[in-house]
Amino acid sequence: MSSSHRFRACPLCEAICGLDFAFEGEQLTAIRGDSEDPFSRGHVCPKGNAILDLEADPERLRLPQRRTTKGWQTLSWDEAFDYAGEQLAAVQARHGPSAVAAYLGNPNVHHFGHIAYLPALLRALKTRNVYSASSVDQWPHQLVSWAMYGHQFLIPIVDIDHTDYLLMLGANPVASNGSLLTAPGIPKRLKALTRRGKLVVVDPRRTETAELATEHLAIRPGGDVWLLLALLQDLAEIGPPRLQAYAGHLQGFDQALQAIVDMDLGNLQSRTGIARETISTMASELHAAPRAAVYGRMGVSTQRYGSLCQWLIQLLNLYTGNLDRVGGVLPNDTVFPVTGPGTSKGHRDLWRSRVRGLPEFAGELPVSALAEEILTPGEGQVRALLTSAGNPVLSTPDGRELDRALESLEFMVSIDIYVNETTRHADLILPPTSFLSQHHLDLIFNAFAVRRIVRWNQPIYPQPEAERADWQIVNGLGAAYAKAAGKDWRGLPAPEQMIEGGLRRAGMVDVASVRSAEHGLDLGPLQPSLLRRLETDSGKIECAPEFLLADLQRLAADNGSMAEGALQLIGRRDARSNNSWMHNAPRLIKGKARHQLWMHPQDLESRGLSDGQRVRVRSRIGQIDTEVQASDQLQPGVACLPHGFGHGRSDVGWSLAAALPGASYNDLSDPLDLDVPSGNAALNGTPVWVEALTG
Ligand SMILES: Nc1nc2c(c(=O)[nH]1)N[C@H]1C(S)=C(S)[C@@H](COP(=O)(O)OP(=O)(O)OC[C@H]3O[C@@H](n4cnc5c(=O)[nH]c(N)nc54)[C@H](O)[C@@H]3O)O[C@H]1N2
Ligand SMILES: Nc1nc2c(c(=O)[nH]1)N[C@H]1C(S)=C(S)[C@@H](COP(=O)(O)OP(=O)(O)OC[C@H]3O[C@@H](n4cnc5c(=O)[nH]c(N)nc54)[C@H](O)[C@@H]3O)O[C@H]1N2
Ligand code: SF4
Ligand SMILES: [Mo]
Repeated sequence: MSSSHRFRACPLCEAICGLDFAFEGEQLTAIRGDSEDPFSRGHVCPKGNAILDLEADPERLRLPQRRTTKGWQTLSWDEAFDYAGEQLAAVQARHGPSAVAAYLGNPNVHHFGHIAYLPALLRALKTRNVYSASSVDQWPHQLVSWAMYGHQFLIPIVDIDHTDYLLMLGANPVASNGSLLTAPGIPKRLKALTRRGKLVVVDPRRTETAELATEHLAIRPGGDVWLLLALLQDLAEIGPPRLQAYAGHLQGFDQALQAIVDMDLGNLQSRTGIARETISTMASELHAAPRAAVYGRMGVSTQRYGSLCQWLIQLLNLYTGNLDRVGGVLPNDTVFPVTGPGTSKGHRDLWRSRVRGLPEFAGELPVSALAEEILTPGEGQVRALLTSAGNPVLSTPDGRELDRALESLEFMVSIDIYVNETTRHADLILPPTSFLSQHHLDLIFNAFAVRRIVRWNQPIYPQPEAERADWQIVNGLGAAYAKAAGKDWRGLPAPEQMIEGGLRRAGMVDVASVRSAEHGLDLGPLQPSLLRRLETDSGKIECAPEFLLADLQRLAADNGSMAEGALQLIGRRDARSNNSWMHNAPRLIKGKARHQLWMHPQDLESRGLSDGQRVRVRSRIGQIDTEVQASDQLQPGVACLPHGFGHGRSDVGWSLAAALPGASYNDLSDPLDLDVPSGNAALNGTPVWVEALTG
């Protein structure tokens, strides 16, 4: 048999590493990092390798499955599309268009056949109930970019390879491989930075990233907003803002600064856990660094003041003259544009959720409101659900309540490759064929990359006759629904044409050379482009958005007090995890268990608990049982639990995952706890009580 190598980017995280797939004949035999990828240069992590497990998993679905009283039954694609189309149209005929809700999970963004096609289906459905994993993740980033720069995806990216000073809050890229920061092989890049300059990590836990940083500051969960305010107040004393480069492009800067300077920062130390002098030193260093960047991720976006944090981070980069500057932070000007004409820049509060009155953002409602929209009777109640590549029962606040809510739906259809904790409730599951047999170009992750890159991923093996690609499923569903609802429907052409068309229209690159570059193309470092790309109505950077200034008042009224005996719960990611869905891969789950609740030894002792013991963890909304592990990476008062465990529920299709110990973080997280401006879930900082599990 002849051996061959084929190349494609990994779709499992934002690093989009180039992978080298080794074949014997048509049999995939090994996966390595592609050393010829000019961007990732051979980097690969355990998950990239686990694609072998995903491809071979006998429990992965390949044909449509309908839930019956006798279990799951396979049906033909045409039967499946017709069934789904008729049911969705029937629910809307009975209860109105918004009675059909949609939830889009994280992997949608990783597949062209999902992200480029789903919007058309959602438009056809005309529902106000669209939800996604974005509202348990990066909504504050998108909201702040929309408010300040006029487009939700005009997000400045850290120029990690050229900066001299990086202040990083609430991110652990050594485990997560970077987020809103596509930089494959990030540990190497961070080590180079610490040799060149300074990396300061602000995180309640001494993470893998903190370990390699120049300095780690253990912040109290949720204290970041105070820290960021203090930094700006200190800068205002150190010296005037460096705004020359932005002359004529700023709106409201003085007003924003005044509002910040007016904030009372009493109790700073108790709110942040960091000494005032330490913060002042950071401000001086930030001011003095030739090229500096402030970056905050998950840990600061999924907290109560996530939007304020992201806004303050933009202002810090602006104040120090590092916004849109080489070695600072700059938006990526991609050759397949996701900003500019014809793209969706965002809007806010055009409608509100029915039960709690939460504002929409960019056409979506906060997923923390989904369960109540299903369970609360009345006009506009959600009665059917479409999910695509998501597992909100494990990944969104009060997953147990959502679990119950899904039981009550009249119809549910899921585009997914597994029967997971969520899709087990579906009446119908439509599984896409392997991504390896599909064309793909990264829309979003190229825009978050620390260099200008493009890669047209070609299929590396043929699509099996009986299977359907993700885009074919979306088109099939759309056509069947439109037929049943008596609406017009024009399916989009295949990805190959869409990619070609998009690159050609933008005209920034020679299409043939992109197509033939099997390892991808590096088009050079980030260059300033923000000022000419602003999409605000004023055409300027809006430094003082009204709704963010208003949120400062909410903050001022928050005394930050904690309930008696409570610990603050935070999350963690492990290099071998991928949210909730890769626990069925033998390569990833082998070795030590990773589900435990970590606590500081002192907190164990004061509760009479010992390392390894089974405990009950309670929050306002629920409880879980799990094991504790002593960890000196945490400060007293903080507990740490990964999300994406708790698979052992009836009827799930992933048996290796189901056999793992561990409970779901989101059986504890609170759907009422939100970053108010965006509606993003405050997953981190949840107050919990831990006690021994007796009996
Ligand atoms: N407590 C807590 N909760 C969190 C987080 C946290 O840090 N702490 N993190 C949050 C974040 S950042 C995110 S992004 C969300 C993720 O939350 P979700 O997106 O809801 O869930 P995932 O676990 O990513 O599940 C993805 C699903 O997509 C399926 N899938 C995989 N590949 C494909 C494909 O190619 N096509 C289709 N159709 N399906 C596919 C998988 O089988 C799986 O069922 O979780 C959030 N929840
Ligand atoms: N191995 C692995 N990689 C992944 C994923 C995965 O599940 N596993 N998921 C992918 C996804 S969807 C995403 S969005 C990215 C996320 O990528 P990152 O943003 O790097 O996410 P985390 O690793 O969760 O890091 C968040 C950090 O915030 C800290 N933190 C918690 N609360 C606070 C707080 O109040 N203040 C501060 N300053 N820090 C706090 C936590 O201790 C944690 O170290 O990772 C992606 N990559
Ligand atoms: S870091 Fe791992 S999961 Fe992420 S793209 Fe690279 S190989 Fe894939
Ligand atoms: Mo995410």
